[in-house]
Amino acid sequence: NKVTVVLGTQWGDEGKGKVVDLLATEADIVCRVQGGNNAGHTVVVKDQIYDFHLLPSGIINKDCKAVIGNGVVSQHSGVVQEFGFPPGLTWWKENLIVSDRAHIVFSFHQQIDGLLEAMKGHGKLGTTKKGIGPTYSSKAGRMGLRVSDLVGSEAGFETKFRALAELYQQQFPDLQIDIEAQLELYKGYKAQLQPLVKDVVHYMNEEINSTEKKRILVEGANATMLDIDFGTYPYVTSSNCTVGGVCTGLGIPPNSVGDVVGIVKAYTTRVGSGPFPTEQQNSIGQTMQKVGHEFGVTTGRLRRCGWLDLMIVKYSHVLNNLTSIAVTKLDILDGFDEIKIGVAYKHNGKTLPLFPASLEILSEVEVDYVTMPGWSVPTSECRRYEDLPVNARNYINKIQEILQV
Ligand code: 2SA
Ligand code: GDP
Ligand code: MG
Repeated sequence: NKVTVVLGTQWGDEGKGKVVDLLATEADIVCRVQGGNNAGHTVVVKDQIYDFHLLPSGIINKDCKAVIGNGVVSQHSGVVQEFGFPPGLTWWKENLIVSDRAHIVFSFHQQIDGLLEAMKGHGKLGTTKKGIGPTYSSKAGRMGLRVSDLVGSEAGFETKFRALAELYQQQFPDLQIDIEAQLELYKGYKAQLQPLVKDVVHYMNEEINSTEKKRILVEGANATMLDIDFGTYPYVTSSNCTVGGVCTGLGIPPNSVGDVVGIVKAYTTRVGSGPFPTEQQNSIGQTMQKVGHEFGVTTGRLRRCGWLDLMIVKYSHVLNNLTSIAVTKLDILDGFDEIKIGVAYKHNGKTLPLFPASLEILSEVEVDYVTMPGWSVPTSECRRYEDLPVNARNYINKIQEILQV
């Protein structure tokens, strides 16, 4: 059984949640592999709006197991809140599986996220302040606590928790941690979590090698350009959001990955700081923001908007080997007279062969655009490619032609 992966090809919020929900109607297992509750995936089913942060969007399907892999950093008060919240999703308890190797986000990690951002002043990243960076730092620094510690002996958890909290208190004198209250709180979380915890490495291994056909889906969070290694570092998140993160975040070998579906928003958005070559800080960007309701699902921040940048999506294809793409939010471009696609970057008059590593170069590039005629007919009710106005079809064909996907 191969795993189908859904990844964002831009800076996030491409509509991964929606596509995962569509694919999950036929899936047996859907998994999150990286990130934490910084992610925000909105899924609209008839009149019901679901905002997922930590749970895989596929949990809407009651026949589908939802897995939180070891690569996820999980904030348990977040899990508990999200558990309580999905209206009508009464089956979540039977369907949710949490890896014993996943690292825990504590509230002091979130405080530290805020403190570090404040210390950085102008250089701040614009994080979601969900404690993602500090938790992955604890993990890489080999002092983090994992779900297996939480569900293990109380004494063991307490010793490790105190050591970590006290270490951070020394580093950040402004940090307020009520250690006793936190330990008490986590006793409550332990009781709620224990039944959900599994060795996900063995579970996935069995499902992948099962003689029964299993349809397994991975829901990427954040996106390629926010990848800690390949994104616009340092304006990135702290996990690998590209396809490699699927193996390390779930404990599966690379040859078990099958299709990799890249989600491409028909224009580009970004939340937080960092260069954005096709950004439109004008009425075009404002229209995209307004019509596209481009607000952060987690923090409510306005998303920055600009034209589709295929230099980014091509780079994403190089990194992820996309087997197909899903173009979302085409309807937001309805009514534009002209639509532009960024196709190349020039730096000091020279065309760059690929997406540059240097942010200095990236912030200085000039974008070459192709300009396509827009369409005035609304497309939101179109359900088949043939229903789209010819210029919308041409727009999609152009994307396909340039990407060769
Ligand atoms: P963090 O919190 O350490 O991961 O932030 C680091 C950078 O990663 C960006 N980031 C995101 N970008 C887009 N969407 C995300 N999720 C929410 C959403 C965002 C929100 O779906 O709307 O609600 O604001 C997300 N999560 C992290 C972040 O902006 C930083 O640039
Ligand atoms: P994700 O983080 O990639 O899952 O994306 P988000 O959920 O953060 O943001 C995408 C938003 O666009 C959500 O509110 C979706 O409901 C919405 N959306 C997805 N696809 C479409 C589409 O084709 N048209 C419109 N108008 N909205 C869409
Ligand atoms: Mg999102």
